[in-house]
Amino acid sequence: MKSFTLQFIAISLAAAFSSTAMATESIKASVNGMVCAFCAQGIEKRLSNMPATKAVFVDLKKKIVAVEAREGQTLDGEAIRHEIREAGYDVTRLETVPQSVADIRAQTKAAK
Ligand SMILES: [Cu+2]
Repeated sequence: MKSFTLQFIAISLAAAFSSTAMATESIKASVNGMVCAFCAQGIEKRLSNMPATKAVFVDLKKKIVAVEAREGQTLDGEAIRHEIREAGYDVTRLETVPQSVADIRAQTKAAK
């Protein structure tokens, strides 16, 4: 009986961990002032250097910047806002979305 209970706990914990690992989270920002590839590169470099960053996506035309968190890490929205501002651009909107950067990229490209 005791070992059964332990086994149940172990299975529950494993399930909880795997569901946490599966949850992809990104921060999506609307950014004004980006005009060329160098603007995009500068922002991408700054955000890539942040410890919780897994991937960065910048779309000049749609004025979108997205940052995906590493597994088990949480992105700091205010720190991202700060980095973009330090690079010289204006953040007009910032939201956390349950999507990967690849999803956001595909969605942005589809929305012509
Ligand atoms: Cu530029």
